[in-house]
Amino acid sequence: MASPLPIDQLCRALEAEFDRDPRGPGVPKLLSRYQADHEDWRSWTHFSQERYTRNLVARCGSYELLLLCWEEGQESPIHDHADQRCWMGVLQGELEEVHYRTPAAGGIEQGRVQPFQAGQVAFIDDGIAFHLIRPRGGRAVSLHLYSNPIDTCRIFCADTGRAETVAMGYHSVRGQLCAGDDPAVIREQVLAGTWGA
Ligand code: CSS
Ligand code: FE2
Repeated sequence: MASPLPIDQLCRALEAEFDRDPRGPGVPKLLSRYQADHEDWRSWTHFSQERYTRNLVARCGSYELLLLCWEEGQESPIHDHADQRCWMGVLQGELEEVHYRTPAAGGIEQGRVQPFQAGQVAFIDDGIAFHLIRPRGGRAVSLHLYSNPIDTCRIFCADTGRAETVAMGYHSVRGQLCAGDDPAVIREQVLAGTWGA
């Protein structure tokens, strides 16, 4: 039998880590080791001129792992993480993270701006801030880990802070394009192990 891909080995290690401790204290080390040592993620990247792409690697009860591909000039909306934890490891290029908060009095305030280079791992949850992500100086690719998995998030108007809940979809699954397919069906099949069968 072919040996498992390094990215699948990473997934097994992440599952074991979340079983051991749902807060995932060992996650940054697992991600940064993978980022330093492996390139197999490259064959699953897809870029689009329309928007940054969300490419599913794995999803189980405790987490979801995605590859995000960013063209120069693209950016995420300002968003939350649905009360879950989010780790972001930069695989290629450089990403800029801008923090935001919504004061009780209303509106939205920008906080710190921080660049992350290839090899680095960022962490955020809703207690820390909401954020926006964009590439700096060309294309970028990042690994995003959500625990637990998230299906929707809130996005915030940059002028008023008004929030709207949006559904998250996928551009591909394990390299295979699926843009336009119902994300709920994809999730069911991935969880059941029948996706692409
Ligand atoms: N949360 C965004 C990316 S920035 S962490 C997403 O999953 O599309
Ligand atoms: Fe995010």
